[in-house]
Amino acid sequence: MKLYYAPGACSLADHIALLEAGAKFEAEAVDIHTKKTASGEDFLTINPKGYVPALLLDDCEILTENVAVLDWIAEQYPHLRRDGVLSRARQLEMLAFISAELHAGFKPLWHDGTETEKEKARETLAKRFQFAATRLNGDYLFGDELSVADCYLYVMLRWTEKFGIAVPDALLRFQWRMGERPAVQAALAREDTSASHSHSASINDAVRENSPEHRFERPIHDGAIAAAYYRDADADDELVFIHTEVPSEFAGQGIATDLARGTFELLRQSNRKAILKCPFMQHFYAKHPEYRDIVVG
Ligand SMILES: N[C@@H](CCC(=O)N[C@@H](CS)C(=O)NCC(=O)O)C(=O)O
Repeated sequence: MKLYYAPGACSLADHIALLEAGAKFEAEAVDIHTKKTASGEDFLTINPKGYVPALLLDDCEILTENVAVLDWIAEQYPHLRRDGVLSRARQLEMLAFISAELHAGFKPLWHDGTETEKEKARETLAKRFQFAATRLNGDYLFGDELSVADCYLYVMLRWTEKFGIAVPDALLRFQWRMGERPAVQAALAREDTSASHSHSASINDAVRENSPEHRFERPIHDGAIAAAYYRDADADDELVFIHTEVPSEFAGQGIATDLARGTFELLRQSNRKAILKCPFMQHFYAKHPEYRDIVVG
């Protein structure tokens, strides 16, 4: 079995679900712009629709569409599906909601919608995530055990960070819980998404430290920067983060999230730790257990 995926894209849901399932599978990245796979194949010959996920089954059938792929995984690996009255129908109901109402709702934000379309998309998505929060039933959507729908919801929550969409606290806690799961960490590591949710090149490379100004900064455009300001802490290897600033004209583009991520990565590389007094940095960390080794307190 082989999963075709793009880093950080919706196929991350299938990637996590297969790892949670304990399935034996290969994974191959696809460049969704050039339609070439990592090994140089023409992806259109694998999935003529040109998008991920595509799952090559052991009998050489190709399965596409997140709803179908995730439903198939749950059917093969029953610990990822919920039992009980209407169980499969309820799971499909949730998968369809995530696909049609959340996933598709991001289109204007990913694909150059007008400012009005983007604003409308943010508003609609915020309402839909509020609804999704009401569907949590314990730690996960269908109780205290994970299902494939949780994997898909998790990926959508990662995208809300990129586009500055506020979500209820219950979903932040859910995102943190998901982030603590070894399968999620393994999928993220393999897809190397630590850099960005953008399905493309690393943005962390753009974050740098400006020690004289006591800040980490991420250049944006024409000299504009986003910055995470700090002061020294009592311990030499600790910094206290006090304020994060993104010029208002660049708000809602996930720049602060990239900055926070890049800052944590640079701290990790230089064996330093962060004390978070800045509300934005605290908010970012509340969803990212992968930085637990860097944050003090
Ligand atoms: N209807 C498809 C949509 C999948 C989809 O939107 N995939 C995106 C990545 S998240 C993609 O590969 N886009 C590239 C393209 O459409 O050319 C599904 O639900 O699986």
